Amino acid sequence: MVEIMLFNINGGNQMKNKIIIIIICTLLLLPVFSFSTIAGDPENPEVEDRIRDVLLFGLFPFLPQFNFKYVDIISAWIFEESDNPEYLYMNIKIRDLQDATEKYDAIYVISWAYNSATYSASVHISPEGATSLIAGPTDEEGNDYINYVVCEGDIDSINDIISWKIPKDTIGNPSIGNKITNIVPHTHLRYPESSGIPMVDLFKDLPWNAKITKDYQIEY
Ligand SMILES: [Ca+2]
Ligand SMILES: [Ca+2]
Repeated sequence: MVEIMLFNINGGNQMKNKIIIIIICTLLLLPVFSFSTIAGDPENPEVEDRIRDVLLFGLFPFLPQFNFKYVDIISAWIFEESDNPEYLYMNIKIRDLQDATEKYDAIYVISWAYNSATYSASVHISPEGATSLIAGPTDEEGNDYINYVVCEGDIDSINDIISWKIPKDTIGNPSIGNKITNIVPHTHLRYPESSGIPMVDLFKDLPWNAKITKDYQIEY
């Protein structure tokens, strides 16, 4: 507006029209450009879950959810770095991630499919703190790793994000244009193994009620 008024004062009507056209074109193009350049980031996640939806035994809704914010998934996304193309980064955002739990063993998992095989990345956080971050191919049910690697990554309880930096050659070597599908973040709460109590999932957050689920296309 400031620019348009400036040219109006100078009597440049043609210039004014040009400026208006440029501004309109810029406004029209802006959403298109931003949409195509921000795939796979926290603002445009591959999975957007609902909150306050942790389930008892993975089946029953309950309230209040205040004590279960540390296993309540908000979203999950994948990204790559052009100067680090041999890695795929898997990320889960939690409502209130803790470095250690008070009582339970919390299991954070992101599973996906690529080229007819299934993969997971996971970490346990218990009263003793976090285990290593691991990732690898899983059996058909997705319950057990066929093999796995310990990977780099981050458990960031300030920003409530768990990140796995996974070497692509340990997860089927997806290459440019390939699609990562069936992206499924999930959390599980159990009594720790040391408790001697049977290790069944008492609470879970599952993505079947997610607002958004989409595939990820390999960029590099
Ligand atoms: Ca959730
Ligand atoms: Ca959910």
